[in-house]
Parts: sequence; structure tokens; C-alpha cells
Amino acid sequence: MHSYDPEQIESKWQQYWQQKKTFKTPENHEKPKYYVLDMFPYPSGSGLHVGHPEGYTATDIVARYKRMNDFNVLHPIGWDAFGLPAEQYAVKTGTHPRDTTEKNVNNFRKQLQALGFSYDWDREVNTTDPDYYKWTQWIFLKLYEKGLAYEDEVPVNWCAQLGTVLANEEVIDGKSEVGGYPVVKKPMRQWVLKITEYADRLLEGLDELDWPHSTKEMQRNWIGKSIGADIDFEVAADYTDLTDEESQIRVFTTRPDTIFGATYMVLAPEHHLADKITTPEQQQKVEDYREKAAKKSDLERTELSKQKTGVFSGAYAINPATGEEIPIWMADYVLATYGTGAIMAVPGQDQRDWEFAEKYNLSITRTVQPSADFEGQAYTGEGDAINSDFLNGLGIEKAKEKIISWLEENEHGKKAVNYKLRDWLFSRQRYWGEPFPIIHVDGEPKPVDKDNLPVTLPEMDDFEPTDTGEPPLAKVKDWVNTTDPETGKPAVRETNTMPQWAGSCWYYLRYCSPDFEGGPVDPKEEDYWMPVDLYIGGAEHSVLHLLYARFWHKVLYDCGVLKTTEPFQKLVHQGMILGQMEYTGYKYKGKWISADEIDDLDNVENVKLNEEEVGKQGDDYVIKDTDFKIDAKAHKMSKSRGNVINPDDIIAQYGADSMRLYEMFMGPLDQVKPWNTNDVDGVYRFLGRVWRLMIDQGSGELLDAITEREPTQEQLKTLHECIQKVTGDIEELSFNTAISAMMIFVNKANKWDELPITVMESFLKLLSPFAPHICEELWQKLGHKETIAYSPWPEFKEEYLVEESITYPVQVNGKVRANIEVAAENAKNKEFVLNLAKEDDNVQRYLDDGTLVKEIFVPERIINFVVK
Ligand code: ANZ
Repeated sequence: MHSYDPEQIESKWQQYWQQKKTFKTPENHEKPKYYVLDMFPYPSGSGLHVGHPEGYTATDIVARYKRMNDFNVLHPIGWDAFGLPAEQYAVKTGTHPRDTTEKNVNNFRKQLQALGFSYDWDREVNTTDPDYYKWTQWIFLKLYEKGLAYEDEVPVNWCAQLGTVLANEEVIDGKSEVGGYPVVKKPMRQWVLKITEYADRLLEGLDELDWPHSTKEMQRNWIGKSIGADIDFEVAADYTDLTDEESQIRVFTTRPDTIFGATYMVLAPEHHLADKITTPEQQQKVEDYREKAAKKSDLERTELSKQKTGVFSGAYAINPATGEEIPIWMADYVLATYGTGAIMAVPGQDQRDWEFAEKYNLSITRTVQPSADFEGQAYTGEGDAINSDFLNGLGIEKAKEKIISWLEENEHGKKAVNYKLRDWLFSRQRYWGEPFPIIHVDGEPKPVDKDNLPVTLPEMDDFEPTDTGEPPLAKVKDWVNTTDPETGKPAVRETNTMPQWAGSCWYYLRYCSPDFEGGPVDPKEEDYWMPVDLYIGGAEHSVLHLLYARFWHKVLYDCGVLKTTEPFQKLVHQGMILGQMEYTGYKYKGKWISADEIDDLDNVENVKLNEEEVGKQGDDYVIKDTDFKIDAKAHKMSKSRGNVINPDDIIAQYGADSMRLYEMFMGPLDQVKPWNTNDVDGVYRFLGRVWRLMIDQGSGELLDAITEREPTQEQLKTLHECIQKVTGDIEELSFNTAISAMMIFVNKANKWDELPITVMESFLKLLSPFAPHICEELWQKLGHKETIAYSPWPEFKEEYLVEESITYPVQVNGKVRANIEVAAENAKNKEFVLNLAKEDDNVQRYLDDGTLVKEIFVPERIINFVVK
């Protein structure tokens, strides 16, 4: 038997590609380049999940397509291999994280190779390799030299269970993103990177990038630039123990134009003046309140829907615009960490302030004329200033300008910009991360000389975090205690390590010249390959990884290390693959009922249905051949649900080509979609059909139908329709529709008696980026000695799409008796066409059976003769 046998074909070609180094990146810089990048995986113990091959197949198709279009292609892969799981496993089992990582990497590599991805395996990078992290440390030193890395005693997010500090971004609702453990604030000495210095450039750079709109928006929101004013309010009563400086409370506002409506002030409960200004009578109440506020997360505190709480300080401030005394309150809806930690409250225009003012009976003044139909509370829309003295009548923007000049003239404040972005907390109390290239001499940090990099991780076997927050590395005394090579003084090494983000901030640069010894990247190679032309990966990384990588890239640009200012020109997120759809029907007293009917019934029985039992009516899922609506849902794949699909199983059953093709056929790349094993079967059968189109099942040789004959007009038209569609679709990353087009081609080709070699060659080229193994095999059967991977992509020729003739089916009494070809220019000439039809031998025979009583002619469609 010589039927389609992916197992045999696929391992054969995988070996071929590896031995011949088919996908080695060209060294020359003579052709146009294309750099197509995957987000490199964290090599977890559980191996690939189905989400990996989704993005990786997409980039692989593009890489292969570009090679066939005569680009030099850089398509690399590597391992983001530092991180918590390997370390936690080490704590549990004593296995060194290095060993776990190596084992997992080997497994991942094997799995990726089994999918036939066209990576240049000579450019593999691994963030845990000292030859790699040497340069991560080198980049850190650059940051340090530029004053962008500093030590600070900061209130950090301390997670006792994980034994580490977490970045704000890694804390969700007061719990660790990994594991969901409680996180508390605690002051600790940490390394911090001054990403805030790059806030504006990180914002501006977004404009030139071809990224999903939502991802850019997330970056913009994360940076959170607000333009407004800082305004100083003077504390009114005379507090003898307040210094001049302390008696000015500075607020940040985006609406300085509303200052005439500032009827009270609010300080964050943690504000540094909170104690000082509180009057003795209010002391106790304020203390109680502050204690309560400390226990809430920022999110809880600022939730719009939340009941506002607060406490009066007893003190007053003077509104610089009105000269009036306004009470100073403390409330937890104002955060200490944003702006100045204090606000002027304008209940007339701010809803939170409105709710607070109502609750505590504070006065409300509107300073913007609401539109006529307005019925709400605080008015945040456009309108002319009212109750605002010299601002009256001005629109918001004009009023802002005017009040800012006034504030500046009178030294009450100035224009100000605020960012939500905070400096990046860059140290972790972990073993399995990059050591900092820093020693401490006489208590002061000192960079390790670049010639002495890398600072390697010392050997140790007790990876347990300490509950004081001291990093595990602190236990390795003979590593920690060292001497300063410059002065000979005793020194201690930094025992924190870098966060996992560090290695992934610049890996895309290392791929350009993985063995370069003069720096993180060879300038010549960076100049040629960068920026990345297409970057595909999950949306879950959109804010952090992308922001951090862009930050480092810009710093390296400023240091003269890079010529490009942005790393990733085009970015696409693959949509999540959910588990198989689950269908639930409902029974009441033993009879099916519709999903809409269950609301008012008790004891309804839920019945799981399998796919064969399910039908569709419009958008509704129903029990097949009935009107009973059912529920259809797809959940995230998870171990606990037991709906995880293992790519290895699919490859074992159907082969890598089917796996690749299926994941691309599921739907648009960027959309969320449920897995469906039946459909894998469908694409597998499609590949079987391609095989049988060309191969004799008995001999395993090419069929006689594959000939040297010139293709017919119809064959050329069918082929070129397919070339046009597949080419355009790959350019648009619309892989599912490209596959449909190839299925249409095969359906048509199945009906041809002869298949011209040239047509089949072109078709194989189109299919090869998607299903490379079967295409290599058939390409070879056609007599080619070289891989299909560099054969030129078929050129689309418009001329073949033009209809040169039209085929009329000719019916006699409703039955088709012939098909006649009519040249396009005569096709609408009724008399001409009918005469031609009557000349056909077969038609003539049926016409001779009786008398022709009627001729029906539908131009360009059909002819029918009625005979009696
Ligand atoms: C007066 C005002 C009037 C305000 C008005 C808004 C509307 P974004 O856009 O997020 O920058 N604010 C300032 N610091 C704050 C803090 N630490 N905690 C909570 N809220 C704070 O928002 C800036 C606005 O949020 C500022 O402008 C301030 O309220 C408030 F009709 O000042 B506004």
C-alpha cells in the first residue's frame, strides 16, 4: 500500500532539513531581508500546548513564503528559560533548575522539530546560558552607567509564599499573578530601572508601528500620560509646627479650569502631611481611618462604584482662585502613589467628588454650564465656564490655558504632566535568574568590570527562599564575599537576581549574530536584519514584555549600540484556542425542553450531547432535526477541566502537516476559537486527496494522469485563481481562506483526466508553506532533486482569469444532453448559440425523437429544448 503515510514522510523530511541545514540563515546581505519572529517559549515541564503551534505555524508559513519570494529570511527560536517553575521544582525535589531546564528545552526542541518548523537551529539562544546572560548583564551595566538603574528602599509587593517581591504588573487584585498568593506591601532595598524617563518616547514611538490598535491602546493606558497643572493650596490656620514648605499642599489636576468649584481638598491617607495638619480633636478618628485604608488594595480604593469613605482633618486650606477657606479631608479614593497624593475636589465636575460631597454634606458649585438636556450629577462634558470670575464664558480648553497663565503669574502653580507609569522594580529574591553585575564596597554599589562578565550563578543545592526576604544567593557565603579587584577591599556581591523579563528584553537582537563576541549584537547584522518585520505572539504579553523590550531598545539606541529605534515593526497576536465545544441539552420530566424554557422550572436535568447530536438553526444550536435550543460553550483548556489537547497526540494520529493545516484552518489567526478534533480529520482527508491526485496507491509511483501536456485554459484559470487567492491571503495572514482556496483547487483538479506537471508543481508550491512535508515528498516524486523550499513562488497572471469561452449546458426536456463551448464574443447571440447547440450529435438525436415546440435561452447560463 502506498497511501498517504505522514509518519514516514515527515520524519524523512525533518531529517533531510536538519542534515542539509536547509533553513540556515543566509550570510550575505545582498537580497532584501525579512525577519519573522516568534515569542520564544518558556520551556515548561508540560511541553508544548496547542497555542504554541498556532503562532509558530503562522510565522513558519510566512518565513517559507518569503524564502520562495527570494528574500533572505531570519526565522529563529530560543528559550526564555529563567523563571519560577524550575526553581519551585528545585525546592520541592532538589533537582537543579539547570537540569530541569535542559530536560525541558530538549523536549521542546524535539516537539518543535516534529512540527517541521523552518527555524535556523544554529541560532538558538537560551537566556540561562552564561554566554547569553553575559550580555544581559552588560546591558544592565549600560543602564547603570546612564543613571537608569538605581537602588531604592521601596514599599514593594512582597509575596511570602513565593518568597519574592513582585512588580505591580505581576499583582492582580492583591494576589500574585502566578499562583494567586496574597501580596503585602513592605519596604525593601531593591534595584529599580528608570523607565519613566522614557515615557514620552515610548508613547511617541507607538505611532509608527503596525500593531493591533488594542495593544497600542493598552501601552498608552499603561504609560497613562495626563496633562494638567500642579497647584499649591496654602493651609489656612496657623500651625506653628508647619514649615513654609509644609504649609503648601500641592495637588495635580487635569482640570485646572474648574478651580473656582474646588470646594474642599482631599489627601491620600498616607500623605506625608496627613499627621501634621490634623487637629488634636480629629487625631483619633484620622488614625483609625488610616489604619483601615492601609488594608485595601489600590483597585478596591479607586473602584468607581465603591461607596466613598473619608475623614475630616480639622484643617482648612485657601483656594487660591476664590480666596475662600475650604476643608481638608482624607479619603482613600485618593492614592498616595499618583500625582502628588492630594487633590482639589470639584464635585460639580467630578463624579467621585460629587458622591463624596453629598455623603459628607460639602458644598457643590458648578463651573461648567451643562448642556440643556443634562440630568446627571457631576457634569464632565463640554460647556462654557460659569461661576468662575475671569474664566466665565470660555470653553474648557481656553479656560485651562487662561487659568494656567494666571496660576503661573501669581506663583500658585504651573502646567504639569503626570504619568501612571512607575519606575520598573527590577530585582527578585530568587536563585534562577541573572545575577546582577554589581558588588558592594563600603556599602556602596560598584559595577563589575565588563571584562569580568559574566558573573555566573554559583552552585548550590538549597534553593529555598528565606522568610526574611533575603535571596537564596545570600546563603552562598564564599560567592557573596569577594574583593574589589580595583582597591583590594573586601566586597559583597549583590544577591538579588534579575526578573524573567530581562532575558526577553533583547533576545531578538541576539538572533542577528548569536556568536558575536564584541557586544550583544554585531552592528552590521543589526543594521541589516532589524527591525523585526513580523512578530507573532500571545496578547497576554502585550503590555509588559513589549514595553520593557522597547525601553531597552531605546536605551541601547541612545548608547549608540543600535541604529533602529523600535524593535518590532509589525505585531500580531494569535487568538486563544479554547477546548472542544461542550453542548448541554435540557430535559424536564424526561422530555427535551428548549434552553429558553428552563428559567421557571425546577429539577431540570442537564444532558451532555456529543457533536453528532447537534444541529444549527441560524445562530442557535439545537438538538439535531428539532427546535430544542441547547447551550454551546467552549472553555479555556485546563488540566482541571480535563479538556487539554496535547499536540503530540494529534501529530501521532494525523501527522504534523495536518496539525499545522488544522490550526490555520480553524479560523482567523487573531480570533479566539474552539478546538474540534473532527475538523483535524477533515484536513487530514484533504491531504490524502492531494496525495491520491498524484500517486498510484498500488505502486506508489506518479499516476499516468500526470503528464507533460500543456494545460488547458480551464486548468490555467483554476490554477491562477488559486495562486491569486493564496498569495494575497498569505500577505494578509488570512491563512484559513488560503486553505479554502486550495481545497477548491483540489476539488476541481479531481475531475480532470489529465494533470499537467506544471500545474501540479505550482499547486505544490502554494501548499508547501502550510504542509511542507507532503509537498517535499510529492515534489521529489515529480523528479526534483532539490528541496521545494527555495523554488520560486508561482507568479499570478491576470490574463488566465479572463473568460475566453462560455460553457452552455444543453437540455432536452429538462435533461442535460450536452455541454457546448461558445467563444465569449458570441455567447449572447441567441441565434448563433442555438444553432451551435442543435449541431451537437447527441442533442440532435434527442431532437429527432419528436417535434421541437419551444426553445428556452438564458444568456450565458443554459439552453433548453422542449420536444413533443
Ligand atoms: C480636579 C478635577 C476636576 C479633576 C474635574 C478631574 C475632574 P488622570 O486623568 O487619571 O490623570 N487625581 C489626581 N491625583 C489623584 C490621586 N492621587 N488619586 C486619585 N485621584 C487623583 O486624573 C487626574 C485627576 O484625578 C485629577 O484632576 C484629580 O481630580 C484626580 F472636574 O482635579 B482632578
